[in-house]
Amino acid sequence: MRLSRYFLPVLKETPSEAQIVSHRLMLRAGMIRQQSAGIYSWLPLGLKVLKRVEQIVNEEQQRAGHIPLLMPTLQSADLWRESGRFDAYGEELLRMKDRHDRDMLYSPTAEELFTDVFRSYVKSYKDLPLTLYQIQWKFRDEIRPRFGVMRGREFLMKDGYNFDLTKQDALHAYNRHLVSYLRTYERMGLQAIPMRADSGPIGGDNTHEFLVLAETGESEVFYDSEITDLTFGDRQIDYDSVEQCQAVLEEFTSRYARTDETHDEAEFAKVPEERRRTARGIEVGQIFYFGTKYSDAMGATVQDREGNQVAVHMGSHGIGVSRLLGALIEANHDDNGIIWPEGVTPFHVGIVNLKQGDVQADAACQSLYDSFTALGLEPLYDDRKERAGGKFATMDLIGLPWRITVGPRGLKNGVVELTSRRTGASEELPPEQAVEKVAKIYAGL
Ligand code: 5CA
Repeated sequence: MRLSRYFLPVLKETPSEAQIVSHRLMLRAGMIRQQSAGIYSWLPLGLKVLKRVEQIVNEEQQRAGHIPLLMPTLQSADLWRESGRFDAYGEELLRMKDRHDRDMLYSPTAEELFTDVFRSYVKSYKDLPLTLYQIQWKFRDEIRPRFGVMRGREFLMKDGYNFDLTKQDALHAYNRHLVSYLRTYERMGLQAIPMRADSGPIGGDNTHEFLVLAETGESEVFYDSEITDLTFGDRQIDYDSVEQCQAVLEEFTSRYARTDETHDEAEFAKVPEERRRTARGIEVGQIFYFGTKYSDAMGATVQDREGNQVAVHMGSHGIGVSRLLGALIEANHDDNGIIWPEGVTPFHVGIVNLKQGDVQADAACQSLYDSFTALGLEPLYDDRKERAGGKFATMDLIGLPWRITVGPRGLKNGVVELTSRRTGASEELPPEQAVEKVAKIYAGL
């Protein structure tokens, strides 16, 4: 993309309504615009990152064997009456009437719809196990929407629902989700720690939240510091293997790690004092096992091996896709702006032309642009007639991990400058080598 033809409405001023750095930077970098409290337009740069995050979530869901589909955001109240949640959900549920005076709602989560689709088509244990998921907008009429996309009213969620014959099978689905989530967050360059939590209006008493440690997090958390040394890495897990998934779950959940909802001082005191940590965290996902709560209420049964009709065991599993952008920025920024991890960056590399209009500089930039494009990478080429300082400031603000600076002086010596946004380190090298180096970094992802 050429910046002169793009739509990147960066702000010079720091918006006064933003209290935390990720919100400020998303507004300043022209990623989002607030349309009303907790409701945002996604501008081109924001949309690009959102799509990258979505793609990683999709790939990891499908690697775990989960099947994508799409449910409507506006739903009839009827199914929610069956589960009892139309009245029970409280003020966060946005209820409305259509022209025929029928009760409707904007989905805050989708246990009812998935259970309905399941019961309409699946009749036999032979079709289990089954996990269906969607990435879809949700609405919760939060009492205090704040911090930009972190606590929105409208927000994007991956929500998945497992249907299993037995409790044991459903617990495997739970463990499988935990494993796939660890992998998902790590691919984005984030450490998200599974912690024992409370289940709220979803129900059940088996649940973990995934938290990214950050001072601006809304949850207070308590954990054994050893947990932050764990990484999932590139281990190959067979998602069908009960033992392998169980082993990962045990490794990542055996140490003390809880949100304030489930915190227990007496248990915490058993952790050696020098390893006890109290901090704040951003909840970027949550997994639940709730047994037959919805299948009982809504008659989602299958025929088992003996020919009996039995209610299926279920769980639901969410990832806060739009919230993740906030969490990513909280964890990756400096005074000059965002620093995207390579896994989610909106453009792979920035090209800065120090002397737009100079025949050689223009040609060198175009050639870099073409080389990256041919390799399947997306460059953002700042081809505006602006001074260098302004171009650097924009690149730093929007946070592309790699920048190539091209100017007549370097070209005279046959070199361009490659700069890492994270370390600030620069090196001069021939353009072809700069392309090769950047391509190699992304090839490894
Ligand atoms: N049905 C279950 C799992 S599919 C469910 O709704 N879980 S949840 O309530 O925990 O939401 C899943 C994730 O959505 C949360 O972990 C959080 O990351 C994100 N989320 C929840 N509320 C908001 C909000 N108001 N703004 C942004 N993200 C949110």
